[in-house]
Amino acid sequence: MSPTQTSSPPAITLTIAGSEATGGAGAQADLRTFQELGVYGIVALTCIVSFDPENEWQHRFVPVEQQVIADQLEAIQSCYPLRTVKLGMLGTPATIDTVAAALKSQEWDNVVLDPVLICKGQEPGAALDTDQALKANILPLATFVTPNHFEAESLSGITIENIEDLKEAARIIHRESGAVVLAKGGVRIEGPDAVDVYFDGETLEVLSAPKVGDVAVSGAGCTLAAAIAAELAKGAAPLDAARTAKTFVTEGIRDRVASNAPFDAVWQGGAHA
Ligand code: PXL
Repeated sequence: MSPTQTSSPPAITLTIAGSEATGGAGAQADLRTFQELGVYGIVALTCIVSFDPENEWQHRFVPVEQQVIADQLEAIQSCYPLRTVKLGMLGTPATIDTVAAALKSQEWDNVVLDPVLICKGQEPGAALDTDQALKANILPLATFVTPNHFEAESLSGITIENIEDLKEAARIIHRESGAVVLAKGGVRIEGPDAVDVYFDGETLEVLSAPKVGDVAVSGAGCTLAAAIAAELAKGAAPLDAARTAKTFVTEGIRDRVASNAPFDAVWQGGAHA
């Protein structure tokens, strides 16, 4: 039911993601991004991460019960005719199965996957079963994937030291997944610019912006993928969505919020402040 509307309705955009309690990353970053880019954001929560300030800000990770994840998705999918979803931290093989089943229960225009394999501060390989389940059960459903340096190495199987390697990784990940790829070099690749490689099977484009400091900022990956999802939900073409998202996240890193944790946090609202 809708009373007379004065403006066109916003594009409904779902994120299936975890809460990072300090708000820098995860669902909180996604929702701020959606709001800023003018789409109606919804979240289905997969887990709660609470950093431990008494223990070097290690991650305390609690998955949401599977039935509760399924219930959230049932409510959301019954409520709205969704066309666009962003996937953030899923966290366990069981959650990956629950989310994969919900994704397969309907058709999508855009499934934007931020393939969160490990979080900052975690040891590579800490969650090998989850990594494998993500590759086997979620990656094939993605239409757009945004691996960071570590995830691009893991998904492509090659070592990435420079932009040529990043291009090769983007090509491999596209070949194996069929998805549009934005492989992020971030601060990991040497040079004055933060470089990402876009590849959709035809167009290969290097997106570049001057680095803002040399330390990764919390929420940058979440914000980038959420911005891509928001732009796609509004009807943008994939390359335009990637370009807009890159500009948006670069601005958010410039406007970062300082914190007592080892990483500052992206601020999505700075541009219009
Ligand atoms: O930045 C990756 C990420 C995504 N989602 C959640 C997180 C993190 C990293 O801390 O906690 C919930």
